[in-house]
Amino acid sequence: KFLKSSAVSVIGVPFSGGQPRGGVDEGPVRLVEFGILNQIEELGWSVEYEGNENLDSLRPKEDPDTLNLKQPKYVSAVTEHVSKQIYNAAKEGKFVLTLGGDHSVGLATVTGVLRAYPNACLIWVDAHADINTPASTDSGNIHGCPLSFLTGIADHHPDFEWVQPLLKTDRLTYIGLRDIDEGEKKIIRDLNIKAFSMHHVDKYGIGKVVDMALDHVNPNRDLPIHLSFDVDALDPSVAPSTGTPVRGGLTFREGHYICEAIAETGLLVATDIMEVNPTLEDSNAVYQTVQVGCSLARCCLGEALL
Ligand code: NNH
Ligand code: MN
Ligand code: MN
Ligand code: MN
Repeated sequence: KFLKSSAVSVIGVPFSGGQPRGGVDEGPVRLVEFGILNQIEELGWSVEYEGNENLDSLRPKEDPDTLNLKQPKYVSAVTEHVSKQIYNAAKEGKFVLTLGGDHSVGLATVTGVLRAYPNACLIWVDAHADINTPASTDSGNIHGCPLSFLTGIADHHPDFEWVQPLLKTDRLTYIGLRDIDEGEKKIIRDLNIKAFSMHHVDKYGIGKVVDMALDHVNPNRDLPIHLSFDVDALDPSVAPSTGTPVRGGLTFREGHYICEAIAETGLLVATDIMEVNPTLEDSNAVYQTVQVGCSLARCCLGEALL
C-alpha cells in the first residue's frame, strides 16, 4: 500500500553510546552473520545493506554530561546521521529494517520514518517506556529517553536541537511494558498515552492487545506503521542477551504474533530490531537471542503470512 517496490533497506547501527554496556554495537554484524540478509531475500525481497561501520568517526573529542544526559553529542551526531539514511530509504518507498544498536537509535528511526510518512503511527514494543526527559531520567542513559524528544515533551537540550517533535502522542502505543520509571508513569498518564503492559497481555491475550493497539493508533487501518521492537520486551528466557533484561516478558509466540499481525495489515513500512547484545550471557543465549531477532524481522516481512 505504501511501499513502492519489494525492496528492503537494511540499516545496521552498531552503536552503544545510549547506554553504558559495551557489546550492543555488535548486534548488527551478528544478525548479518546469522544470515538475516539472505533470509529476507528468500522471502522474495531485494535487499541492500548499509552497515555504518564507521560511526566512531562521529565521536566528539569532548562530550560532557549535559542536563543529566550521558554522551549527548555522540548520540546526537550518530542518530542525526542515521536518520537521514532512514529518511532516504523510506522516501524511496523501500521497507526500512534497522538493526541496533541501543534504543537511542529510535531517535533516528522515528525521525526518518515520520519525515517520509508524516502520518505514520508508532508501535513501541519494549519492557521499558523510553520516554524519560532529561529532567526525569535517573540513569542519564539516552536509550531511556528517545520518545520524550520525539514527542516534544523533553525540556530543551542544546545537543538535540535537530530532533523535531514529529510524533503526536496519540500516534504512539506501547506493548510489553513492565519496568517503567515513576517519572515515565506520570508522563504516560498525563499525556494519555495508550500503553499495553504485560498485565494487559495477561488479561486480554496478545491477539486482543494488538487489535486494541491498532484501533488506537490506526483506527481506520489506513496509516503507515513503524514497529520499534526492543528485544528486552521478550522474556529473558527467550532473549537473554540484552542489556536490561526484565522477568515476566513476552513469550516467543507473543513476540512473533505482534510482528505477524502487524505485517498482516499491509501497512508496515519500517521495523527496528534493537538491543541485541551478543557479548552478554553464554554462547547458547547469544544464539537464541540472535536467532529470535532474525525471526522477528522475517515475520515483519511476511514470513508467516499464508
Ligand atoms: N527506564 C530506564 C532508563 O531510563 C531503563 C531504560 N532501559 C532500556 N530501555 N533498556 O528500553 O534508564
Ligand atoms: Mn557502509
Ligand atoms: Mn528500549
Ligand atoms: Mn527496553
